[in-house]
Amino acid sequence: MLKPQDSETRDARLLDGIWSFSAGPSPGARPWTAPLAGGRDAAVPASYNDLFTDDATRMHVGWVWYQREIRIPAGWAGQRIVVRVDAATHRGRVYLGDDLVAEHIGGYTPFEADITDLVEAGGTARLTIGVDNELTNETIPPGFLQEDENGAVHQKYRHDFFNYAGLARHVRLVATPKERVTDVTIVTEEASGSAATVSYRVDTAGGSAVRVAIVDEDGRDVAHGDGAAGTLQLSEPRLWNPGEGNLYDLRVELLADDGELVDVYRQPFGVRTVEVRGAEFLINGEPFYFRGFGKHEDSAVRGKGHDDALLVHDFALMEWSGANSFRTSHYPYAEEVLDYADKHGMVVIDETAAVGLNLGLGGGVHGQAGEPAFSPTMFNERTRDAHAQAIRELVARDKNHPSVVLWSIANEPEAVEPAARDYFEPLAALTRELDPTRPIAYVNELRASFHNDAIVDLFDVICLNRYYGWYVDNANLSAAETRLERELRGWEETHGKPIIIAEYGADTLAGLHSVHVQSWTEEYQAELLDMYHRVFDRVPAVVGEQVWNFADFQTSPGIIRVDGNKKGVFTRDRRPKRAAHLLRSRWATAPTRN
Ligand code: BDP
Repeated sequence: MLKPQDSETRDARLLDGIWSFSAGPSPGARPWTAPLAGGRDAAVPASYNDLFTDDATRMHVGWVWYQREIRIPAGWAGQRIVVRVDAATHRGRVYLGDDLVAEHIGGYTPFEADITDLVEAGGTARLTIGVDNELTNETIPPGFLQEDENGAVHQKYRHDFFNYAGLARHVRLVATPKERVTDVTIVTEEASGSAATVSYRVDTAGGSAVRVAIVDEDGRDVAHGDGAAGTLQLSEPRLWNPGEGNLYDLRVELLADDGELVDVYRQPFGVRTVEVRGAEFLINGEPFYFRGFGKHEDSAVRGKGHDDALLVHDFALMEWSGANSFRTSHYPYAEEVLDYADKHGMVVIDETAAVGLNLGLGGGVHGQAGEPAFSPTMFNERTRDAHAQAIRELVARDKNHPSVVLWSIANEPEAVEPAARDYFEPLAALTRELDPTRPIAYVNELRASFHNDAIVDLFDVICLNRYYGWYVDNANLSAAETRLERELRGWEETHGKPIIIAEYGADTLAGLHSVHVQSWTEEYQAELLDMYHRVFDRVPAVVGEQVWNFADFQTSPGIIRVDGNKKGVFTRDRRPKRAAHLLRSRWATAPTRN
């Protein structure tokens, strides 16, 4: 799915702003057929949960409705017109007037509704978007409903971040020609200092001829081609590298028989290769060491609402700390985030929303699994179908981003049960089939170790979340150090693949200090990270360290969380804890690559 853009032939208008909003009516009440009864104002983009003061809305389970009038520009006659929703978490339905025009399941990938035949250029229409936040054992991520003593129903889930929902990303009204470019796929190969091969494929609607050109950052055409697929040579390419966001555009033009320009789309791309060789992770043939964070899309008031100011600030803080990478834990982030990563040379591990496929964990804490996770009555074939669709949509959306170097298809699934293998084998194969150019991984939790992990051999990189010194050996860093090193050496010897520590960290209350070894203090967080770094530096197969988490973030309420998870190196309002300075002194002086 192409990201909407303006071009000589295309127009994209943001529908951001204040929409009428109502939580509650079921689809049976057909709330889209009239102005929303009792509608109040809600901001788009933003999660709706923290906009208001009432708990009924914050903790709402089920459908909510957003509504507004749209006006179709007079100049759009004859164009194909769609409403493009960047994300509706977790299920969306789009209605134009009384008509259902699109439905989509999966809360973090875009979809569009074709309204061409329902609107008139210059006219207005009522646009209603229903969003359902319910999670079941057959959704990605999974969850379940629980009824309390009073018969009230609550949404429960096994992932450790608040179930923010609504329209948290842009909604756009988009016009394109009816004959148009529908998809562009770009793969760069054999990149070297002096030449690169750029293979492309253009999908179209209509029979127009395809002409392409590579345009450099100075706006010069540096290579040309004809046809819907082909290979272009680029001499002296400026490679996309960690810390160097060199980008090109593939300008795709559709031409009518008489040579008239039918459509133009510019697809940004970078020239780079990615490869796993032995226990090394190579970008452009050179070993790369990941330094950075697991993140969340999370901030006060907006919840998961995309915000360009926050995006710029988060990247500024990551650059300040010397980070060269981050993981989109635990779901695909807004497309603007990846565009920005491309432009800033930030390396990304791109993750699906498959988090919580594990009955033995709750919010990172180990519990007792009474029943198997992968079974016909729990995470089953329909869960796997939803998971496969999430992978398809992630790869389709993000395949052209040079910043994305690794697909993570799940976070901390149950990986010891033999049934986990039946579940993951086809998904790993699907990911490779969809994108043969990038390595793949799943992110492992402690209970599946190098001797009993039943799925790790399906993947190229070993991503480990480890909490020695926190959930295990709390306040005993010397025991934690021994265990950590023993385990990492076990992985190194048994599997011989690159290891990225995708999470390590400690909950820390900003402003709490002690001269003693005291968990929750700023000193303890810094000492714990320091201990991990000593171990990483002793184990050659470790090719990356991503601290959990970049910033404090909101979770569901509970006895192990104090207004959310406090493992941030920055507070939720992005002030540094002591550990941020420690990371800066380790990372900011290191070369961007190693
Ligand atoms: C890991 C999860 C992460 C949690 C973290 C924690 O991957 O989402 O927030 O633990 O407990 O298990 O802080």
